[in-house]
Amino acid sequence: MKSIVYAVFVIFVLSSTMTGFVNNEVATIETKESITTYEGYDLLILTPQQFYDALIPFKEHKENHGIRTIIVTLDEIYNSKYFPCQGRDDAEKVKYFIKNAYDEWHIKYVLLVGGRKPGLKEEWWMPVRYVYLDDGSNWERRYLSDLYFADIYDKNGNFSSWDNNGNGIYGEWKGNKAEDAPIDLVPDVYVGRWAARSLHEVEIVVAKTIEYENNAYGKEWFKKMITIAGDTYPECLNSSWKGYEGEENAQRAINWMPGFTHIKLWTSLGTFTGPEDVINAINEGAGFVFFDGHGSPMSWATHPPNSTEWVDGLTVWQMRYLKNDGMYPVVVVGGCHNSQFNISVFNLLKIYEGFNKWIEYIWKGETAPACWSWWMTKKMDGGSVATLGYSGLGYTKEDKNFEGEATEWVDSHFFWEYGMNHTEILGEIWGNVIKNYLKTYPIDWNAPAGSNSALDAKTVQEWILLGDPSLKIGGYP
Ligand SMILES: [Ca+2]
Ligand SMILES: [Ca+2]
Ligand SMILES: [Ca+2]
Repeated sequence: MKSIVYAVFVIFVLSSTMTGFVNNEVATIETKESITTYEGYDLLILTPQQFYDALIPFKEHKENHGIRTIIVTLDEIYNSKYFPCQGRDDAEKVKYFIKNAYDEWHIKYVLLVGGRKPGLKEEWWMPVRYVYLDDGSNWERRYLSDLYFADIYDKNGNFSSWDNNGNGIYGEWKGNKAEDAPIDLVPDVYVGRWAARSLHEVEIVVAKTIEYENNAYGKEWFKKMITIAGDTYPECLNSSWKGYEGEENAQRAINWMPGFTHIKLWTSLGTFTGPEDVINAINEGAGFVFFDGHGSPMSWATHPPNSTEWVDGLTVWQMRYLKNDGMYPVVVVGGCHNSQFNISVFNLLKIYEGFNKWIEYIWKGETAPACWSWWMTKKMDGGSVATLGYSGLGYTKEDKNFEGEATEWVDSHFFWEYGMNHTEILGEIWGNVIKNYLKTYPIDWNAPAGSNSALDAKTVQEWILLGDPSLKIGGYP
C-alpha cells in the first residue's frame, strides 16, 4: 500500500513540475514532503509562535517513540497555510483546523499549548471556548470547555458547532430546554492543554513529560497510588448524606487498580490531617494521586467523619514543597474549580470593578497566578506530569437527588479505564470516560436548565485534561 501511494505521488509531483525541464532533486524533496503529509500524523500540536522553538525537542521525542507529530502555529491557521481558514472567532477557527487535520491527516491527539496571558485584560495565548449552561445556582454563568475542541462531528457527520441557534453563544442551556441542542459531546479526537502563561512554563512541562515517558517504566514509585479523601458530605448537615463519600469512591478506584500499592490518606483512618500528609506522600513518589473532595481554583480540602470542620489538602501556595523530582504522578482531582485555568493574580487589582466584585474574586479563589491543576502540572522538579479536574462547579449524586452519579463516576472510571480496560494513553482514557459517561447518562436536551441532564452535559464539558493527550502512562519500555 505504502509503495503504491509513493508511486502515485512521484507521478503527481513529476507531472506538476513538468512545465519545463524536470529538476530531479527538487522533485525528490517535494515527493518526500508530500508523502509525509499524505500519510498523516498522530499528534497535532497547536501553539502561538512564541512557544514554537520550545516544542521542537518534544516533537523529536514523540517521533522517537513512533508518534508522528506536527507543530502548527496559530498564524499558520489564520493565514490558511495548510487549509482555508474558516470560523467566526479564533476558537472556531482552531476547531475547524482540527477538523481539517482530522479529515486530511487523520490525527488522533491534539495538544493545545497556551493559557492566559498575564495582565488585567483576559487575553489568551491559545483560544478557549466558554460554555453558557446555567445550573441555576447563580455561581457561574459560563465555564471553560476543551471538550469543545474534541467534539468535531455530530452523530450525522456534520460539524459540531455547539452553537446550533447560531447566535455566537455556545452551549446555551438556560430555559425550559437547551437552546443549543442537541450537542453530540462525544470526542472525535483526544484533546489536552498545556495552559502555559510563559515560555518558561512550556519548557518545564516539555522537560517533565519527556523525562516521565523515558524513565517511569518499571520504576517502583510508579506502582504506588495515593488516594486522599474523607467525608465529603457530613451527615450532620443532611440525613441522606450517609457514609464517607470521598473514601467510598476512592475505594472503588482502588478496587479497579490491582497490582498497585495503595496509600490511603483518609480522614476516617487518621492518615490525613493536613497538607503535610499530602506533601510527604507525594514526595515519596507515586504513579497516580486521586483527590476526592472539595476544591476551589486555589485549594483542595475535605471533612473529617460527620464533621463540618475542614481538613486542608493542598493550596497552590504549598505546592513549592512538592519535591518529587523525576517521580511525577498523573493526578485526578475531584472537586469544584481546581482546573479553572482562567484565574489571574491581576484580579487582585480589580478594585475598580466595584468592591463587591473585587471581594467575589477573593472568596471564589480567583486571585492566584495559576489554578491548582495547572500549578501542579507546571511545578518544576515536582508536582504532576498531568492533571485532570473540573473548570466549574463539580456535581455528584447529592446534586442529582441520588438519581445518578456525576464527577464521582467520571473520576473513578478514569481508574477503571486504566486498571481494568488497560487503556494506557492518557487522552484516550479521558475520551473513553466521557464517551461511556454519555452512554450511562444519555442527555435529554429537552429537559430544563438545572436538570440532571444539564448537569451531565456540564460534567463532561468541564472535565479538563491539563497534559499531553498522547502521554504513555507508565512510560516507554
Ligand atoms: Ca447559541
Ligand atoms: Ca462527536
Ligand atoms: Ca457523608
